[in-house]
Amino acid sequence: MRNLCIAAAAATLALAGSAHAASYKLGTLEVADPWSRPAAANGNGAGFMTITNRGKSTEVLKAVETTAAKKTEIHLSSTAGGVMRMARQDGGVAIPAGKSVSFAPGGYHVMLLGLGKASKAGDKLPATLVFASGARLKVEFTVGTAAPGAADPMAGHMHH
Ligand SMILES: [Cu+2]
Repeated sequence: MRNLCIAAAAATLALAGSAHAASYKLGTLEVADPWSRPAAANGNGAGFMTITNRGKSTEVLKAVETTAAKKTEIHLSSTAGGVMRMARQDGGVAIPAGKSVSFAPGGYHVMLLGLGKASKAGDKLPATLVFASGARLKVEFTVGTAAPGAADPMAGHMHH
């Protein structure tokens, strides 16, 4: 009956974490609404979320582990003169005590390099956020249909 128990637990999680309302907590850390965009197999995806630190000292997100992609990097996008660049954040991203940091299109994101399979709307990409403090928080990036409320910063610069 072990399999049945696991299935029941998974179903409960799915109900609790309906699309775009998911929240994951570990101690004083909270990750709200992890999401991603549809992407092709072997392509690259990006994960977005909001991390809140209700603790008394800075937390640093230093790595993200996932079985969904070959490798991950933490990036910061910026646009200068209409050109978007992404810079790898080798030192991680600091979440100061009492503050929230948003990972969103045009800013911080978790780069998912080499997706094992195509991701489509409704899929969930499991990942573990690893903090410098040693905290490890499991989340799922829910794949949305498109970019909710945020235009692709590259959309106006596409030429074929
Ligand atoms: Cu990137």
